[in-house]
Formats: sequence, C-alpha cells, structure tokens
Amino acid sequence: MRYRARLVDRTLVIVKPDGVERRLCGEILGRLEAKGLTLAAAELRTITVEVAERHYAEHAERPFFGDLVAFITRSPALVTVVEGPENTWKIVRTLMGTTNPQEAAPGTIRGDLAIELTENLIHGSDSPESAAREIALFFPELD
Ligand code: 3AN
Repeated sequence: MRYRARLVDRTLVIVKPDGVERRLCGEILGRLEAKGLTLAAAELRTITVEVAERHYAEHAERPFFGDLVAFITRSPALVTVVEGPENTWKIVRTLMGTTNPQEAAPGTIRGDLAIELTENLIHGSDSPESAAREIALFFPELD
C-alpha cells in the first residue's frame, strides 16, 4: 500500500470590510506570510447577504446576527485561502487573537490593531471541518 503524507492544509481567511477600509490588508496578510503561510487564493469581493448568512449560520439565533451580516456585507472584503502545514487553521487563529479585541493579547492581529467586537478585522476558520465547509462556500472552484 502506498502511503501519501498530507503535506499541506488549507484554511479560509477573510480580511473583513473594516480591514480593507482601514488599509490593513498588507499588514494582516504580511503577518500570515511572515509566519510562513502561503496564499493559495485571494479575491477582493463584496460578500452577498446570502453567502454571509450561510457563512455565519451557527450564529443565526444570536441577537447580533443582523449586525454581523450587515457588517460583513457592507463593502469589499479580501477573501483568501491560506496554506501551510497541518492545522494551518489553528496557526491562523493564534495569530488572530481572541474574538474580542479588547481581550486579545498584544502581538496578535486583533490585540494590536482592533478594539471593537464586531469590527475585529479578520475571520479564520475555527476547525478543520469549518475550513473545508468555508473554502467550499467561498471558492467552490478549488474543491
Ligand atoms: P471568531 O471571529 O473569533 O471566529 P465567532 O465565530 O464566535 O468568532 O463570531 C463571529 C463574529 O461574530 C465575530 N468575529 C464577531 O464579529 C461577532 N461576534 C461574536 N460574538 C459576538 C457578541 N457577543 N456580540 C457581538 N458580536 C459578536
């Protein structure tokens, strides 16, 4: 039997509208690249309400759902697929910092660059399953 090691892993990363508006795409992607991760796909696009609702389906019942969808669709976002070693999603999450930027550690993207909960600059898939689902949602042609 031939053994084929899994050499790369992929995760979905979005520089959210606030990141594009604040001209932080270079800073944010620069941090991921400096860490050693590689862009596998990238597109500046205005996310549709339909895609945003599917993307954030797990939050559909939460009181902030409407605000979240309005925010992520309000202007173009930089939607990317980032590639690296196994558990790339986890490496990205560590670089991002915690969801609430006020609690995010210095040195993280949110800890250094953001202050508001909704406008927290970056999305990264939170598990291998989410990464696969989200890449298929935003880049069906990569599947
Ligand atoms: P993360 O972006 O760190 O994966 P999630 O998936 O729990 O966090 O939440 C998705 C987005 O929903 C967050 N980035 C944030 O903008 C927003 N959000 C999460 N929790 C709250 C909350 N309690 N109040 C307002 N917005 C929230």
